[in-house]
Parts: sequence; structure tokens; C-alpha cells
Amino acid sequence: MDASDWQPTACILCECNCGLEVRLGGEGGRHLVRTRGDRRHPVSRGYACEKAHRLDFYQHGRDRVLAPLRRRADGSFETLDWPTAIREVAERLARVRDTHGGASIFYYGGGGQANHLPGAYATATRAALGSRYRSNALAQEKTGEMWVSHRMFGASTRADFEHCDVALFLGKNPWHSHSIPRARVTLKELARDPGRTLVVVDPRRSETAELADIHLQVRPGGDAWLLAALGAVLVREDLVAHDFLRAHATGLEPVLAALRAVDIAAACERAGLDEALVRRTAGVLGRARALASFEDLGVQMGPNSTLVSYLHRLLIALTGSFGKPGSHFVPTTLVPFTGGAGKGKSPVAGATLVGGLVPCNVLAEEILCDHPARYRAMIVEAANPAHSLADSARLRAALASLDTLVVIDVALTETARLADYVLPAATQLEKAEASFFNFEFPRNAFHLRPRLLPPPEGPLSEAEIHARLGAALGAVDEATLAPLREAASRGRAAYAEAFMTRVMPDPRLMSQASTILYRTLGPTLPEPLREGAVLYGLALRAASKHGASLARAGFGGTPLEAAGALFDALLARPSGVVFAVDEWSQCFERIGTPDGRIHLDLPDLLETLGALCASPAEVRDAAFPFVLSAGERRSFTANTILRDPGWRLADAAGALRLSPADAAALGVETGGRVRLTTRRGSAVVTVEVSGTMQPGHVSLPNGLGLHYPTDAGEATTGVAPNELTAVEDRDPFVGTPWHKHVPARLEPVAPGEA
Ligand SMILES: Nc1nc2c(c(=O)[nH]1)N[C@H]1C(S)=C(S)[C@@H](COP(=O)(O)OP(=O)(O)OC[C@H]3O[C@@H](n4cnc5c(=O)[nH]c(N)nc54)[C@H](O)[C@@H]3O)O[C@H]1N2
Ligand SMILES: Nc1nc2c(c(=O)[nH]1)N[C@H]1C(S)=C(S)[C@@H](COP(=O)(O)OP(=O)(O)OC[C@H]3O[C@@H](n4cnc5c(=O)[nH]c(N)nc54)[C@H](O)[C@@H]3O)O[C@H]1N2
Ligand code: SF4
Ligand SMILES: [Mo]
Repeated sequence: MDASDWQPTACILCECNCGLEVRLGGEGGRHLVRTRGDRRHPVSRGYACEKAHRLDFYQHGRDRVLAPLRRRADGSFETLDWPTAIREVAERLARVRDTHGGASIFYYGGGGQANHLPGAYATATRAALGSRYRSNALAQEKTGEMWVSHRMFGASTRADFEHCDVALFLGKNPWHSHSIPRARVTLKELARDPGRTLVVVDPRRSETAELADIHLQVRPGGDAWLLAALGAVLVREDLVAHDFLRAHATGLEPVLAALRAVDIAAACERAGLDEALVRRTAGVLGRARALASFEDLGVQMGPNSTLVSYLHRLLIALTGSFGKPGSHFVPTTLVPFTGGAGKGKSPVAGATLVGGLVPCNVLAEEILCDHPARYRAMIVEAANPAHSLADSARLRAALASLDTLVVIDVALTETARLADYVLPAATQLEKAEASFFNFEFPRNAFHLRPRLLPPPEGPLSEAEIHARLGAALGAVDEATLAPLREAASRGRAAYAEAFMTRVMPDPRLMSQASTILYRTLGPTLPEPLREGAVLYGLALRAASKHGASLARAGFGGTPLEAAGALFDALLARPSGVVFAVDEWSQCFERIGTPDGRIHLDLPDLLETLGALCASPAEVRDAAFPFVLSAGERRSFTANTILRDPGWRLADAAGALRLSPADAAALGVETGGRVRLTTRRGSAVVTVEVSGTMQPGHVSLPNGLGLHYPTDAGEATTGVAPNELTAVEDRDPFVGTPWHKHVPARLEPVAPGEA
């Protein structure tokens, strides 16, 4: 292919995964020299933000791992060849399994913002090892919302901001964090249109709040009181959608009673908001033709987060904001996405598992103990928990104490440095990849990106790594694969027949389905798409489960025909495929509670609401008078995906933002330094004085404080937020952390202090 051609791919820096077109060039033709939004992408339709132009920093990190690594006794690494690495990793993990049981082998990660095929292939390795417990970043953000949503709706919902007349963002700054398609276009349209209202709840005057019609500049952590007040006004002024509730909901009475009991004035006071403004906002929400709302980290990582998720969902239900254009919906997904209303417990702490995930905040204590069921080994794949989980120091100690830690990553991350083995992965541009974050409605899309570049000598795709591990563990043998390979050579129909008769009836083989597909169907696919093989299995599942939705998108016929046509389309259309077309009325069929109705009454949470309203004014520890929001999304943050600090065109040091009043009191100006101390740690930080902050509230960006090689040795830029957070600060229901609400103090830095 001509190196000057524009080639389709996707941005990997946030969950939107905008379609991109890139031009390769530079040394060896391996650099991304030009980038633009891909107009053919069905969801992003040409949109991309400033971060997409910095992807070459990902492809060319200086700390790329190019060969398997094994830790020596002195702590340093030596390189290994692949056969040795695979054999030793398989042997060590099998030994842990045989000695302590497979449940003692923990799996963390599976994909970052855009690479979810590794998690699909890892299911085979996990099954071969009998590994039961797992987690990923969702269990420190979304599990409270998932838990509540599944109890109320029996499903996870999303919202249609393009067609709403009232948009509500709760602890969410989509101008920078996106999470909704074409966020800035949508926000500007909302702001410009006098017939539509943009409501933002944020203690900071965020970039999104700046565009809002109503900015509720809540006191940090005050959201539960605000939502209680909004709900109470809806009930008192009878702005409740009675017809909708009669048709679709159950359990209204206890909710009405609880909300009637809320002292609106006291709740507004506690939220730090003007009662008249809260009442006006309730009126706007209650009279909306179509309300779309989104809660995110500002509330999900703060005190009362699960109660907030509940009150937020009550607001959606009480206003009838479900199942009509511009409101909330349940999307058709190609991949069964983590759901679950909290079945099962973690083995040591007995924490509730939501979507099968162990709360990130209990991980360290489930390793650092002498409980017989503690985790003894761990596979970390495409995640950096030593940086991203609360209390990094404690997590480092936990990871270091494991019998075996295996890390599968592209870079020598903070987590990889602690590993016994590092298995180097091909980058997301060096293999076929896909994101499972596809939540659009009524037309949902999926994007299988062909690889742009062959990997250099050394790294392998996760599909290949897991297939090799499976073989070494004896989970799949040649005798199983050969007839499937032979069938694949005779065409898709013969393959499907062989897969259905040989693999599907055998649970042991089904547990290895992903790597079997890769080893047998994969070789028949064009090389740049080979890792897409697992999608055939997912297409089969979607065709049998969502036949009508697929048919409306053009993939009709028998489930086998539909799956085949969809799989072929995914392979043939490198800018993405609309795979499901739905109707709004279907949302009601997707309410997954046993009686098919929305359950409003969750007694445990109503009780929590009662206790909240009865609780006295906020008490802050005098030793820690500030609230630190640890991990804000900014223009140049992208979790820890881009490790080279040179990628940032602004805010290079990741400044601590604080209000002008607090800066004046401390005698510090922008560019100055202060000491920031929490109960868990202390750091000297660069300051940015910002009128967007309210007094008493300070914020640090996420993704900083990474160790990165430079010509002069290793450098660390900015502060790693989780050196300052504590595992105990977590939600009582689902264990999500309070990263946005860390008690802190600031002190002037003594002259000469580092
Ligand atoms: N640029 C960029 N975009 C990203 C990412 C990235 O790293 N960088 N990461 C992606 C990921 S993984 C995620 S999960 C999303 C997260 O996206 P967001 O949740 O939007 O990100 P944050 O900036 O962490 O938090 C949002 C807002 O919460 C506010 N906040 C703080 N405390 C409170 C409070 O007590 N109450 C309320 N109501 N608000 C509060 C903050 O002021 C902030 O504006 O972003 C995604 N997009
Ligand atoms: N204090 C605080 N902590 C937070 C947050 C916060 O706001 N405050 N936010 C939390 C949130 S919402 C999230 S989502 C997490 C994110 O934290 P994590 O889930 O730990 O993930 P990332 O930082 O996105 O790291 C992704 C990893 O994948 C690697 N990688 C990239 N491409 C590939 C590939 O193709 N294959 C493999 N195998 N690896 C690859 C990268 O090198 C990197 O190590 O952080 C959480 N931690
Ligand atoms: S960072 Fe997110 S919004 Fe920006 S281009 Fe990448 S995927 Fe799209
Ligand atoms: Mo996230």
C-alpha cells in the first residue's frame, strides 16, 4: 500500500473511539504523520478532538517492551525467548492452580479505552487456569450505577443527547472527557438552541458548565442532597409522569413518601445551592419533553455515590425519561456487556461483585492477608493498576507479595515493573483491534480496525499470546484444531457446521472458543484482520439473541446467515458497521426485571436517603480543610495510555488547580509550588490559580506521575494521584473509591524544599 494513503483506524484515547484516518510516514513508514476524523465512521462521522493528533506518542514510546522479560533475584529483568516465556508462565500459574486452586489466580484488566479483544481472548487462559475472580477499572467507577440500574431496570441504560430538549450532566465534563459521540458539537448545539436547556452539576465551573444554561455549582460531595431536593420538588409540585409510571413502573408509593419527607431548604443548604435555583431546575427537568442525563466520576467517585446513582435513576423514571427519542434507552450490544445486580462475593472481604467484578479497593486487602482464599497470582493485561488503583503504595506491596505476577502490556509501566514476567503485546496499530464500548441507539455500530503496521520482531498480539498459553496449559490440542481448520478451508458454512457440532456442545471447548476461533478461522482471514476471528463467535451470539435488530441493519436470514453476513461486513468495512437498528418501543421489552417493570422502590437505598436527610451539617477534619479531586480529565490527559510527557501541548506539569481566594491566603501564584498532604501521602505540586474552582476545592489531573526514560535518565512528571488516596475511602455498597473527595491540606513550600 502506498505510504501516502489515508488509512482507517480509531482513536484509542477515550471511550468514544472516534474513527480516524491516518497517514503513515517518517522512519520506516511507521509514524502517524497526519490524522483526521473519518467521515465514514457511523458514530463519530468525521469528529475528532485535539488528542487524536498525538497518537504517534503511543506507537513510539521509549519504554516499549520488545521481548518477554523475567525478573531476576536482584529485581532486574532479563529477556527471554517466547517459547521459554510461555512455558515458564504456564508452569508457574499451573503450579499455583494445582497448589491453591484456580480461584487464587486473579485477572485484572482486559483492555483500556479501545482494545477489548485481549479480554475476549483471555477468557480462554482464565478458564484453563480455573481463575474465577477478576476486575478492571469499571469496578472503581461504574459498578454503583450498574448495580442500581440492574435492580431498577434489569439493564444498563444510556441517553440520547442529540435529540433531548433538556440535558443533565452530573459530575461529568464532556467537553474534555467526551463519552458521548461528537461531544463538543452536541454541547454547542444544546447551548445555542434557546428551546433546549443544558444543566450541569459540578463544583467547578468546568468547560461544560461554562456553556450551560443552568450551572448548579454544588458543594463538593453535596450531590445526594441536591438530588434529594430535586426529587422532593418534583413530588411536591406533582411534576411526576403518572401515566408513564402506571404503565411501566412499580413501587411508587414508598418513593413518594420518602421524597415528601425531604426538607428541601435544608437539603439545598447542605448542597451549597440556592433553593430558588434548585426549584427552577426541578421545574425544567419535570417539564422536559425529553430529558437525557449522564452521571460520571464527579459523583461516582464521591461519598454517597450509589445513593446518587439511585436518586439519579429515580429522576429519570419519575420524569418518564425512558423509551422515547431524546431520553434513555437500552442499546443492542454485540458483546454481552458486564451487567448483573450484584451476584456473588469476593473470597476474603466478602465484597459484593457487580458484573462479576471485585471492587478495586478491596484487591490489596485480598492479597495482603493470611486468609486461605487469598489471591496468590495475578495476570494484568492492558491496565496499569499500580498507578490507577487507590493507595498505590499498598497496591505495590500487594503485587510484590504475589507468588506470580504476569503483565501483558506494550510498555514497561508502573505495574509491569513489579512483574515476574512481562509479555510484550503488539500495539493497537499493529494488530486488528476493536472496542466493546458501543452504546448507540437506535442505530448501534461496531468497528473492527485492521492493523496498520506489522509488529516489530518481539511483541505478539494477545490473541497469539493466549493461544500459546492455552496450548502450553494443555487446554487445546492439535487434534481438536485440525478438523476445524480443515472445515475453515472449505468455507464459512462448513466451518460453522464444524464449530457447532464439535465446539459448542462441549463446555470445556466452549471455554476455549476465542482462541480456537483464532487458531482455526483466523488463518483464513486477511493478515491485518486475523485477531478479529473471535468476532465470529460474538456475531453468532448476537444473531441468535438480537435477530430482528440485526435484520433491520441488513443482516437478515437464519442466525447462521445473519452472523456470517455481519462478520463479513465487519471484515470488509474498515471504518465501522451499523450492526443493529432498533425501535424506541423495544426499550420497554428490554426492562430485564422479573416482571418487566421498572422497580422504583429499593428499600436499602431509601433507608440511606432517610439517614442522609437526618444527618447533620458537613464535618470536615480541621487538619484537612480542603477537598481534593484527584484525577480530573483535561485537554491533555488520557489515563496512562500516552506515557511520554512530551505529548502534552499544555499543562505539562499537571497543575493543582485552586481558587483565587485560596491562592491568596496561601500566598501562591500560578506556577508556584505548594505542599499537598492527605491522610495517605504528601507531594509538592505546581499550582494553577483558576477562577473555575470554588474555595476549599482543589483538583489534580489523572494520568500523571508516570516514570519515563529520558536522555538524562528517568523522569517523573507531575503527581500520581493515587499516591494520595486511601483504600478505606470507598462506597459502603459496592466499594467504589472516593477519588474525587480526598480530605487534604495545603502548605506553602519552604524555600529550598524539593
Ligand atoms: N481528556 C480525557 N478524556 C477522558 C479520559 C482522560 O483521561 N482524559 N478518561 C476517560 C475515562 S476512563 C472516563 S471514566 C471519563 C470520565 O469523565 P468525567 O467523569 O467527565 O471526568 P472527571 O474530570 O474525572 O470528572 C468530571 C467532573 O466531576 C467534577 N466533580 C468533582 N467533584 C465533584 C462533586 O462532588 N460533585 C459533582 N457533581 N462533580 C464533581 C469535576 O470538577 C469534573 O469537572 O473520561 C474519559 N475521557
Ligand atoms: N485517583 C484516581 N484514580 C483513577 C481515576 C481517577 O479519576 N482518579 N480514574 C479511574 C478510571 S475511570 C480509569 S478508567 C482507570 C484507568 O486505568 P487503567 O484501567 O489501569 O488503564 P490505563 O491507564 O488506561 O492503562 C492502559 C494500559 O494499557 C496498555 N496498553 C495500551 N495498548 C495496549 C495493547 O494493545 N495491549 C496491551 N496488552 N496493553 C496495552 C498501556 O500501556 C497501559 O499500561 O484509572 C482509574 N484511576
Ligand atoms: S480522545 Fe476521545 S473524543 Fe478525542 S478523538 Fe480520541 S476518541 Fe475521539
Ligand atoms: Mo474510566
